[in-house]
Amino acid sequence: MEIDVVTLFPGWFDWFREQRHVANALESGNRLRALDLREHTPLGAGQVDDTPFGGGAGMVLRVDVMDAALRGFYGVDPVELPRQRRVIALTPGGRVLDEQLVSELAAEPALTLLCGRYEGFDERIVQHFCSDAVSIGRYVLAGGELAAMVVCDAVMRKLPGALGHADSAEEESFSAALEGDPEYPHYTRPAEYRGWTVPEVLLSGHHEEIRRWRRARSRERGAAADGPPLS
Ligand code: 6GU
Repeated sequence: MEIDVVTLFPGWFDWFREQRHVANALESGNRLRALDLREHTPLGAGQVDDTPFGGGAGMVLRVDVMDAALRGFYGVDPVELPRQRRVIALTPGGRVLDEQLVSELAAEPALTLLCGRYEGFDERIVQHFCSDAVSIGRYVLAGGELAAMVVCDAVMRKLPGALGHADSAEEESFSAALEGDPEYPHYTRPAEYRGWTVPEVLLSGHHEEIRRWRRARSRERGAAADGPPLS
């Protein structure tokens, strides 16, 4: 898979690229590029943003700047781009990222993630150049870069070779194997620490009982996270 991040801070991704599972994914032939939004700006002094029409606080990323950037990187009119690859605007008002969306994105051959800054994107960027708008939760970050890293982290760990153990992405939180529930609690040695013991069943060697116990704990956590059941 090929992931491009368009950002005003490409240097932030140098550290990210070195993290183990990201490095593994890149060594297995995947690509992650951080592209500088300023590189192709048609405006003077590296300008990329402007004040919002209608007034209000903050600055807005200009549509002509994003047009020039995407055209410069891909050599096509960016209105064509969403037909070639998933182009995602990272913005707090977008579709909230969950495991379903992560799996969907991990199945794509190529992604482009656009990082907003300031008050965000001129809406015409989202309308005409993007296939999706994605948020990582209902709170506001200063920019889309950390959100892009969250998306990349979640997507790249699903790629073959990113995790050390082939099963570790199979029966994990929110997977089909757990029917969308969070993962069950884990324990390891020592079996007793400061008087805190490990559930007996896990030491029993009864695989079917262990499986049932884990499934039940997983369901409890799912129900707790969803709030009280509707009656
Ligand atoms: Cl994708 N961007 C920003 N700026 N803030 C966010 C976000 C994205 N997701 C949650 N908060």
